[in-house]
Amino acid sequence: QEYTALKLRVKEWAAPAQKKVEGLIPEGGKVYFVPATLRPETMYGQTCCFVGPAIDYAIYEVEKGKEYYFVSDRAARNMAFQSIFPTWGVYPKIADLKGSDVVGTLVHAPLSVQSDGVRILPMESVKASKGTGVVTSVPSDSPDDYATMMELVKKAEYYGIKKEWADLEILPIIETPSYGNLTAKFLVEKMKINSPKDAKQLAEAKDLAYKEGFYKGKMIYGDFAGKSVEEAKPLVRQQLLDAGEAFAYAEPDGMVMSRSG
Ligand code: ZZB
Repeated sequence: QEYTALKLRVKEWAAPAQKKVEGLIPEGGKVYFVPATLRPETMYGQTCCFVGPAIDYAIYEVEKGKEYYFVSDRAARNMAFQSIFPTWGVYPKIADLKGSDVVGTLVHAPLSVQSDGVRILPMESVKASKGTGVVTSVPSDSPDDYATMMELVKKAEYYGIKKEWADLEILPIIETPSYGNLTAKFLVEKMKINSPKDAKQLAEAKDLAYKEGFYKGKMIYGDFAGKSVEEAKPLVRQQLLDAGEAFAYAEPDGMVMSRSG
């Protein structure tokens, strides 16, 4: 599984995270949250970035004094065998953090229309055993993200977040013949999905959204507006790679199963 790993630079830590990283990141050192995505062409519509509140993460040093990544331990290990860290097999850990520590952190999301930044928010269904354990949120085209966004807006206080961190306008990015230009909203409403816990239905919606988006979707936003999604996907990806705002990250086969939990 070849992902695009996006680099979301920390602009301002949430208070509990600030305490834990204090003194550990040198002046001028940049820390990035690194979600793994299969949909680089949707990055214009990022409204937040999800972590699992109960998941263990850490910050790893990629370039001393300069560049640090916030990911799960198993992602850091995988990256160390893909020449993402300077020394083969080595992934120096700087600080341990729980997902809940970083909720509220403000990050810069490449290509997002939210140019002042987006917040790190909690998502219960994030899998520690997949990707980097960090998931960027695109509520226009990902049913999981749309369902979670609705839940966070409805129960902001319960989740310990400010409502306005989640309650953002949804940007139409891709036009499809069957589902219009807000595919995720359309499917969640049509399938009467009421909660991010409706895992089975959300998996089905995700499948439909992928197929329709990829084979029939047309870009209606960004540099490649007018092109098909199939054409635009590698072009947006290459732009992000060239700008140093993303890198390729591959999930080794079988890893998801053998290290689940
Ligand atoms: C942004 C995005 C926009 C995504 C979209 C999807 C969609 P797959 O196909 O099952 O491999 N993801 C990545 N890591 C995790 C994780 N640890 N736990 C939960 N979800 C995760 O899924 C790959 C997609 O699942 C990734 O691409 C990421 O969300 C999420 F418009 O990134 B995506 C129809 C889907 N649309």
